[in-house]
This record gives sequence, structure tokens and C-alpha cells, in this order.
Amino acid sequence: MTRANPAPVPGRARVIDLNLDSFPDIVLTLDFYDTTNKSHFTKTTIIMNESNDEDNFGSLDRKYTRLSKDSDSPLAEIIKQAGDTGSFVAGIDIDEDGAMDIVL
Ligand SMILES: [Ca+2]
Ligand SMILES: [Ca+2]
Repeated sequence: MTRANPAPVPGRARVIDLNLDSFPDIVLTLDFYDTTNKSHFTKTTIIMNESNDEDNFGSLDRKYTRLSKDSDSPLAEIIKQAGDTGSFVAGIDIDEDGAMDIVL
């Protein structure tokens, strides 16, 4: 049996400090099934773990905000690049320059 599409991904969650603020952010990759076209596709979502008290540096009061793909944040590029076929997101310093790189 051959598949026209890649194997479906039921859903993956990665905990990565994307903006390197020492607080873990969450990247979700979820699988969906299009019954009309009978094909799977994925959506990638980023949940940012942000300060809820900007006036007090170091405050542990946090809030979770979904990052829009239309955001001005450079991290929105992850969502755009993942498109509807992304199945894996990882953060690793591939070139060992001290800055995290993203693997899709
Ligand atoms: Ca973070
Ligand atoms: Ca790097």
C-alpha cells in the first residue's frame, strides 16, 4: 500500500524557550483530516510564556499568549514555514554560535 500523503502526526508538543527569556514556551503541532479532500494536514501553534508584570523585572507572574502567524515577532516565521505539512519542531544550536536554531 502506498500513501499519497505523509503519515499523519496525531499531535506533538515541544517545550522550548524560543525567545531565550528563561521561561519555557510551547510549540504544538496538531494533525487534522480534511474529509473533502481525504488528506491530512498539520497546524503549528506557538504559545508564548510571557511576563504578566512588565513593571517588575524578574516577576514570576506569567501569562500564556498564542503567537499569531501575522505577528511582527520573528518567531512567527516558524508558523509560516511549518505551513500545513510541518510535523516536527526542535530547538538546537546547530552551528554552535550560542544562538538557538529551529529545525522544522
Ligand atoms: Ca521563553
Ligand atoms: Ca545557532
